[in-house]
Amino acid sequence: MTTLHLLTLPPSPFNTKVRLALKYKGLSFRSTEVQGFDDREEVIQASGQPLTPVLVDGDKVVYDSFGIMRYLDANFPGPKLFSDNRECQQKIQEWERFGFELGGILRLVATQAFSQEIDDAATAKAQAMLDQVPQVLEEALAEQPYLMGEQPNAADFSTASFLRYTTVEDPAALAEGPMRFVAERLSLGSQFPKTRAWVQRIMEIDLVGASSI
Ligand SMILES: N[C@@H](CCC(=O)N[C@@H](CS)C(=O)NCC(=O)O)C(=O)O
Repeated sequence: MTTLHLLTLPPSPFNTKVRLALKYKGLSFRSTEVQGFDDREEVIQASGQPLTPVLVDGDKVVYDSFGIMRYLDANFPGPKLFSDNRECQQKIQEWERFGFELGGILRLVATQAFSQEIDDAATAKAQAMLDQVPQVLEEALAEQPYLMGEQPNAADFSTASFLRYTTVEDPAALAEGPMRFVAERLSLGSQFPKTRAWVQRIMEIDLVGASSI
């Protein structure tokens, strides 16, 4: 079997999502890390578009994080990321959309790091949203460890990745960059204890499992 090859910007939530899926399924892969937005030649050459993540599987190339998760689930063994049940499929899609909503909150702050223009009002707005929006996660996690039951699936990876930097205990320990900038300014509050614990639980998958060469 060909080694899977991930073209990736590792700190990005979209990329984290796919890395979690690969590791959860126990698939080995090698990574080529792009350095920011100006280093996209290999990504464009491989996939015809500039966004990461991109998965190269021999002569097959897949992009878009949700598309990659589907590809992995359809073509490789390991625990399932999706379900055959249509209600569950619908639910996973809804959580995916919710992940975009969380991404929008992060973007209010991350764009300041990219533009180098500090906007305290935007940061305050983002924190105010972060104090409300995750309530649905807290409710979903009230009686079960993962969003859709006893095991994680694509729903968890599509959402927890976006909250990762809002639960960092010591942002100063992170590498300099937009995600550290976010971690220093946004915090998932203590009113969401189950959500905080779930993010940590999901992110532990990133520490173990298949090796990223
Ligand atoms: N829908 C895509 C979005 C991917 C995406 O936005 N990737 C970002 C990484 S944070 C990127 O490559 N941005 C580069 C750019 O905007 O030029 C997915 O789910 O993979």
